[in-house]
Amino acid sequence: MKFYDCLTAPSPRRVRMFLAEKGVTLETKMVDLANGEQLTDTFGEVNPRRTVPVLELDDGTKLLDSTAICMYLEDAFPDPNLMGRDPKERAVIAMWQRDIETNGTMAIMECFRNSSKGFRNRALTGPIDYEQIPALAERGRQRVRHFFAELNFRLSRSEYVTGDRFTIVDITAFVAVEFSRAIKEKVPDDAAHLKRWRDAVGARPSASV
Ligand SMILES: N[C@@H](CCC(=O)N[C@@H](CS)C(=O)NCC(=O)O)C(=O)O
Repeated sequence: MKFYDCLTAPSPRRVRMFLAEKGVTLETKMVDLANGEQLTDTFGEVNPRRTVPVLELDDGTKLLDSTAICMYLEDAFPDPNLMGRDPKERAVIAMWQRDIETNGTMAIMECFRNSSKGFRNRALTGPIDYEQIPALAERGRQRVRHFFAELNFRLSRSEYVTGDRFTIVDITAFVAVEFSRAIKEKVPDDAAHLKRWRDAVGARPSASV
């Protein structure tokens, strides 16, 4: 297996954290997103969508999405379980995973890519250039604030996002909350439950990879 990674980007960080929780190290190729390596023809052969992470399997199959990669790794390295032990838990985790990606990760990206100078004309990932839309940046910021409030509420009811144990959804949510720094959006001072959870997840060794 070969893992295509980039240390400055949030999506591959999710896979790195997942691997660290499992205690697994893979052959890794760093992709230099800052200098546009993802836009080269060579990388286009690896991923026509021009994004990382990518997991290339030994038979040449390429997995092009963080959650899909983690699904494969969960099966290959089952301990500790991070994606559900029975049908109900797997469904609850899949539900929250989609929710956090949609309302957290995507909201931050909507703001970041539509406002950052470095992404002028690159408002969406991929081979096609799209112009930034400032109104989307503003809407994204509002969505991030709601995301923090909703996550704080959720964490007032349960220790971790999906229940009483750490799962892949905590990784997804933690990486999103950390990446909100890129749009200078801070966890509100009064979000005590969110802060308690962020400090607990941040203290795990996997949070430092
Ligand atoms: N759905 C994909 C999203 C991947 C993605 O957007 N990756 C970003 C880094 S976080 C990327 O490769 N960006 C390349 C670019 O900005 O051109 C996943 O989670 O794997």
